[in-house]
This record gives sequence, structure tokens and C-alpha cells, in this order.
Amino acid sequence: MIVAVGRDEEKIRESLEEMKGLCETLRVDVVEWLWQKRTKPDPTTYLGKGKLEKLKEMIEFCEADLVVVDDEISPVQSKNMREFLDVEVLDRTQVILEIFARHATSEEGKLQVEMASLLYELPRLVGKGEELSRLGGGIGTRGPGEPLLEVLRRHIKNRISQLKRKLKEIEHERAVQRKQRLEKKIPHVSIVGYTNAGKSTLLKALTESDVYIADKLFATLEPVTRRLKLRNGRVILVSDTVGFIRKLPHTIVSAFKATLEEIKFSDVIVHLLDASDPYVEEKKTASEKVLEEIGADRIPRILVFNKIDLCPEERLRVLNQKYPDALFVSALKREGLETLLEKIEKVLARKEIQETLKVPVEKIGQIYALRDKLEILSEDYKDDYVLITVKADRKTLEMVKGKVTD
Ligand SMILES: Nc1nc2c(ncn2[C@@H]2O[C@H](COP(=O)(O)OP(=O)(O)OP(=O)(O)O)[C@@H](O)[C@H]2O)c(=O)[nH]1
Ligand SMILES: [Mg+2]
Repeated sequence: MIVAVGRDEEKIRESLEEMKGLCETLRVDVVEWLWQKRTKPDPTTYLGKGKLEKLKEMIEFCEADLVVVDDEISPVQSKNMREFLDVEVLDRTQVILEIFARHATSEEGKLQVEMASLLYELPRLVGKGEELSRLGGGIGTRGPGEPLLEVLRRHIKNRISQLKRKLKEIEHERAVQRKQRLEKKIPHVSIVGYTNAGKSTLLKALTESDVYIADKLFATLEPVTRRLKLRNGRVILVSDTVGFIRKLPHTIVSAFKATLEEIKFSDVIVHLLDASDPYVEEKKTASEKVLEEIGADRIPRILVFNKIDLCPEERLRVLNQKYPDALFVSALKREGLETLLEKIEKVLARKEIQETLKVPVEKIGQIYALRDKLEILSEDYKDDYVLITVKADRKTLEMVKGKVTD
């Protein structure tokens, strides 16, 4: 059973459908949903009294054993609902956390998920006093007269600090790698977008590499980076990252800070959207919000509609009219990828400048060796030097000049 409250029927329906998808990802069968039109949820029971009774009847009728609330609910609401309905109650954040927990494979991913869960749990311990006293001791380090709740809170806090330290270390490693990357001047493109937009499929298609793809939500939790050679010979890095979702719980944003922040260091962002999704525009807005939240909203962005193979002409025409700068691709059928690569090339090139250098003949080899970082536009051989016009970003150009000019 999924329940929700809100004012706008259209919005609720859309969000409920998404929650259904989230549940299915967890292999939870959704038998029914119920929603209530009201400005704000009831502070103690989420749904109003009448609706709650109706929900209880429905649960008995369908023999449901789980209620999922499409919102983040308070400990009190959760406790009251559980007691009244006599079934397990999960909220939106818990469902997303559970998906993340099942999909995390790397050490970092697992630590981040644990961190997010604990951040969620901590302020919720209060409502759990009774359950805890039923659990009894068992934690073992309770000081004299220290209430069990306090012990648990202390344990969670300690674990959070421990996780923070570990994640800091990983973050540090990342920063080192990033520094090396920045020093090597390899341009970096991040593919971002709503979960299930096809980000991993696009990365795979662009780089012809093996990337995990699945028709489930949040299939990718850890960023994957691959090298790609553009047609002008330049090498770039392309990453795919954790998908966005509306109402992305802040405990997740905070725990996945390092992962999400990688996006901030890209030179170009490819914002991928599923053109066949009727809610594509809401998802676009939700993703833009996340980009803003992580401070990545000023990076040059290319809007790309994916899955055009699933769309009728008419729909593509409408989208094209509305978003004249957007590109249209099918990552699965590998359509439109050339145009996308050209566009990436162009956007990267905007940051570059060109200059004509006077290079002694014996040093020209050094310029050729840097071909994956710069573009040679023309060469004019004179007696003992070459006039060569190259295009690169300012720093590479400085570095080249230092090396090859007298
Ligand atoms: N028809 C069609 N399906 C596509 C296309 N691109 C991706 N898909 C399918 O969409 C589903 C999701 O693809 P992924 O690449 O895993 O999506 P993602 O954005 O990485 O998703 P998360 O990692 O879960 O956020 C898969 O079933 C893909 O096969 C496309 O161009 N056309
Ligand atoms: Mg993915």
C-alpha cells in the first residue's frame, strides 16, 4: 500500500507512480494506493482520522503487510501509524535508503549508505524509547545509570564520526586523483540526470566500454569514469554518476557529498533526460535543483533528450520546439552520438585559445607528443624553426610555451 497527501492531484499521481517504481525496484508488490487532498499532513498521524480508518480497511481487504508513505515522516507519525494500522510503515527516505543499501558495491558506496542511514536514524531515536527498553542491554558499554537511549545515541554518534573520518580519507584520495587529472589537463565531462534516464547506457555507447545498466532505479551508485578520444584527437574523461530524484533526501545528499561533488569539477555537464517519459519536464527541474544544491549550476551544460527510439515524431517535434538547443539521441540504438560528441568538442573548445608559436625544429617533436591536449591548426616550416598555430586551454598553452619556445 502506498499513501500520500497533497493538494495537486496531478503531482501526487505522478509522485505515487514513481514511488511504485521505487517499490518495484525493491521487489515490493504494490496492491493499492490511497491519497488525501489536504494542505499539510496531520502532524501526528500523517493522514486524517477518517482516511486512516479507510486505509486500515483496505489493508485488511488486500492483506497488505507494508505501508509506504510517499514523504519523509516524523518519528511520531510513523509510530502512530504503525500502532494503529498494525503493519510495518516505511517512508520515502527509508525506501530510497534501502535501494541504495542493496545497490552499493564499493567500499565507499557502502560507507556512504551507512552514513545516510545513521543520519536518518539519529533524530528518530526518541520515538523508539520503548522498543529499545524491550531490547534490553546487549550493547555492553552502558555507564552506570546511563539510559539505554543515551547509550545508543552515543554509539551512533561515534559511528558517524568514524564514518566521517573514513569518508574524508576517500575524499582526500579523490582530491589527489582530481589534482593529477587537472594537472594533466584532461577535460572532464559528467553525464548527470534523473535515475533511469540512460546515463550508464550513454557512457557505454560513447566509450564502448563495459558499464552496468539496468532497468531499475538507482542502478548506479558509484561514479564510473572512462576515457574517450574525440575526433580531433583529444582525449577526454567521461563519467556517469548516481541518478537524481525529486525530494532526494538530504541525508543522502550529505552522505554522498563527495560523489556528487565530483560533478562540480567537470568542464562540461551532459544533462540527460528520458524523452519518452511523460514527466520529463518535472524531472528536468528536479535534476536542475540538485545541480544547484551541489553548486554545479554554472558549469556549461548540454541538454540531451535520450530514448528517442521510443518517441513518436510529434513528441520530438514539440520538445525540439520548446528546447531548440537540446540534442536528441538514442543511447541504446547509438543514434545522434556523433552530434553529441561534436557539441562536447565545441563547448570544450570555447574555453580554449589559439596562438602561433615559433618553435625550433628540434623541439617540434615535443608538440606532437602533446597532441591529446592540444590541437594543431597549421604548420609553416621555415629554415630552422616552425611557425605552428595551436589551440588549447590557457594553462596547457603556457606549459607548451615554456617547453618549446626560446
Ligand atoms: N529504448 C531505449 N532504452 C534505453 C535507452 N537508453 C537507456 N535505455 C534503457 O533504460 C534503462 C536504464 O538505463 P541506465 O543506463 O541503467 O540508466 P541510468 O540513468 O544509468 O540509471 P541509474 O543508474 O539507475 O540512475 C535500461 O533498461 C536501458 O536499457 C534508449 O536510448 N532507448
Ligand atoms: Mg546508471
